[in-house]
Amino acid sequence: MLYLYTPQDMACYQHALQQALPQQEVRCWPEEVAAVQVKYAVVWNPPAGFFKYMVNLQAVFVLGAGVDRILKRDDLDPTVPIVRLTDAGMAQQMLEYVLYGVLHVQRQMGQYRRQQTLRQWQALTAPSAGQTRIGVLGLGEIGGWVAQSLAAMGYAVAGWSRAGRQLPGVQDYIGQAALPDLLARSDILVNLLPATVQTRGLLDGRMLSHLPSGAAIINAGRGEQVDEAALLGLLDSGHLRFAMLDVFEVEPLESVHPLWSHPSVLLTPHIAAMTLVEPAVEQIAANVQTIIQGGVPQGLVERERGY
Ligand code: NDP
Ligand code: OXD
Repeated sequence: MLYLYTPQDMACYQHALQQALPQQEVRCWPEEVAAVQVKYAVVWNPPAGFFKYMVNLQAVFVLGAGVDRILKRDDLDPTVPIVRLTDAGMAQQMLEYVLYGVLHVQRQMGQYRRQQTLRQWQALTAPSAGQTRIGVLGLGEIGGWVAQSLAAMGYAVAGWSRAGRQLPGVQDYIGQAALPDLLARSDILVNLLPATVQTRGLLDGRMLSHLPSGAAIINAGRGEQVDEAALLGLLDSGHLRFAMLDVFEVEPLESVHPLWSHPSVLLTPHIAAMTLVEPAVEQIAANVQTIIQGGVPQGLVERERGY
C-alpha cells in the first residue's frame, strides 16, 4: 500500500498515483488504514506521529526538493530511505523567480517605483547583463540550472558548491574557504542551498558583509540560512540595497515581523518553485518501480550529509 499526505491537491495526487501505479493500493490521510501494510509514503510535512506505526515502510517520497523537515522527525525510523524530487519542473520555475529579482535590481525597478510615487520622470543608468555579477550558492538540480541559464543570458555568473561543478559560463567556487571571495564579487547573491548542519546560519552578518556595497540578495533556499536581524541591519545601513525573500526562519512569517514592511524587501510566501503534480507523480512512480526491481531511486537522500 502507498499512503499519501499533502496539504494541497490530495485528491489529484491520489488519482494520479493510482493511475501511474495500478498495482499499488493508493490511500490517503486521514483515512484509517492498517499502518503495517504501508510500504511507501508520499508526503509533504505530514502531521506529528504520521509514521509511528508504519513498521514496514520501504521508502518515504518527499513531495519537494528539500528534506530538512523530514530529517528532523522523531516518528520516522532513521533506516528508512528518503527519496526527494529532483527538479520535476522546479528548476525552471526557480529560474523565473530569480530572473524576476535579477531584472528588478539590474534595471533599477525599485528606484523607478520610488520615482513614480514622486511623479518624477527621470532616466537612470543600468549596468548591462555582462556587468552584473551574480553569485549562486548551491549548484544542484535547481541552482545548477539557474546559474547556467543566467550565464547563457549574458550575466557574469559564479557558483558555489561543496564539491565544485563545471557548468558552461559559470565560474566555479568550491568549499567554505572560497565563500568570502564569491560574496565579494557578487552584486546579486542567490541562495539555493539545502538546509543542513553546515548551511544553517551560514549567511550571518559577518558573511553578508563580504558582499559589495549596494549588493542585493535573493533567498529561495531556506530561511534559517540567513540571519534575518543581520539582513535587516545591512538593508537599513544601505550596505544591501534589496532583498527578495521566499523563505523565512519561521513560516508563515509572523504578521509583526519587520521584513513585511521594509521598503527594500520584496517577499513571497514560499512559492518560488512549486511541486507540480504530473512530473512529481511520474518521478515517484518510476522510483517505486526502481525500488521494486532492487535498484537505487533517483533522488535518494544521503542522511549523513543532509540532502
Ligand atoms: P541539490 O541537492 O540538487 O543541490 C544542493 C547543492 O547545494 C549542491 O550543489 C551541493 O553541493 C550544495 N551544497 C550543499 N551543502 C553545501 C555546503 N555546505 N557548502 C557548499 N555547497 C553545498 O538540491 P536542489 O538544487 O534540488 O535544491 C536546493 C534547495 O532549494 C532545496 O534543498 C530547498 O531548500 C530549496 N528549494 C526551495 C524551493 C522554494 O520554493 N523556495 C523549492 C525547491 C527547493 P555538492 O553537490 O557539491 O555537494
Ligand atoms: C522544496 C520547497 O523543497 O518547496 O521543494 O521548498
